[in-house]
Amino acid sequence: MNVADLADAVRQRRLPALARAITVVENQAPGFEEILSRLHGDVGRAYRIGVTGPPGAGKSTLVDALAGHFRARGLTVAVVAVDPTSPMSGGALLGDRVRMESVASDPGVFIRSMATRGAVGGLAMTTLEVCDLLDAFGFDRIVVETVGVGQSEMAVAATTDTALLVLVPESGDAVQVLKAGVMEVAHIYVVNKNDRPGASQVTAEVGELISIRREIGSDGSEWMPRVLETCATSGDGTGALCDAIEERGEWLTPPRRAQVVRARLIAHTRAVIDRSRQLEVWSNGAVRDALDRRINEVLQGELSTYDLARQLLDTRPLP
Ligand SMILES: Nc1nc2c(ncn2[C@@H]2O[C@H](COP(=O)(O)OP(=O)(O)O)[C@@H](O)[C@H]2O)c(=O)[nH]1
Ligand SMILES: [Mg+2]
Repeated sequence: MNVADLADAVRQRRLPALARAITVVENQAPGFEEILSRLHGDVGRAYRIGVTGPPGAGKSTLVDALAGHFRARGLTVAVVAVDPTSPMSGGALLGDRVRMESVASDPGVFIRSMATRGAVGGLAMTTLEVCDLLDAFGFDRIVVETVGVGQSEMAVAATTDTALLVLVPESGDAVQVLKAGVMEVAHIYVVNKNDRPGASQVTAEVGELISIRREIGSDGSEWMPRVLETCATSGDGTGALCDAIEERGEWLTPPRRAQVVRARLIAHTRAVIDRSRQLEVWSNGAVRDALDRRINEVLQGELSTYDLARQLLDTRPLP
């Protein structure tokens, strides 16, 4: 199937085509940008939710519960589980599939694991592009689960409309990170495992920390970040969490949403330029060869890395 047909098949909501298009985009295989480009007009209807937090916080269990609530409200859901640390066949992802068992057999739920480490442009960019495919396919809600609380995980969360940060009563470290101001992108904070001691204290601490953070919409109104307690295993509080997510979705009225999406599109366009340049340079075998051949001159002090780099940038591809 050529790229144009594949894009059409995604638009016509054919699942095998979607799976194939995702693989093409993940691997940055020939034609991946053209698929995304062809589907651009169909992107923009889905509501994207990012779920970040330390490993074991209960993100997958929570996502499973949320997917159930979305389904009960008649909405279709795509889940992207991003795990840059584990290889594709790793235990964590296998575990995710088990954790999401209750919704895995529902045709209104699509679950995909991603462990793309080597993607040019980075994981956040590839995740965003996979979400664009899912959006064009027509899923109502797209949930992206990322493991960790570092900068790259928050970068993934920042490509969504609403970012959740999941903590647990034992998350003293994460609360410290919060205090340091690293995690400013979350719109909803979740203290999961509230069946364990210490939950209300963490909730109170987080509540205090976030009370000073506000997002101002294009019309001057504010989104007040909030903190909610859940027990993902029993489902306790997950309905209210779903309500909060939907409330923020409603807060993102078309003009406010346009503001969010505009910023995302500018960042994405810049990233596409950077990535194209990178791919262009490094797909040139003559550049790779010359680097290998001439690095000795740098080693021996005959040439600086800067001079070599400049010369490599001027190296034309072999005919
Ligand atoms: N006690 C308790 N355990 C939970 C809760 N939520 C998840 N778990 C358990 O915590 C473990 C890790 O959950 P998982 O969803 O895989 O966490 P993830 O790594 O953040 O995706 C599993 O054994 C879950 O059953 C909860 O609310 N309370
Ligand atoms: Mg998980």
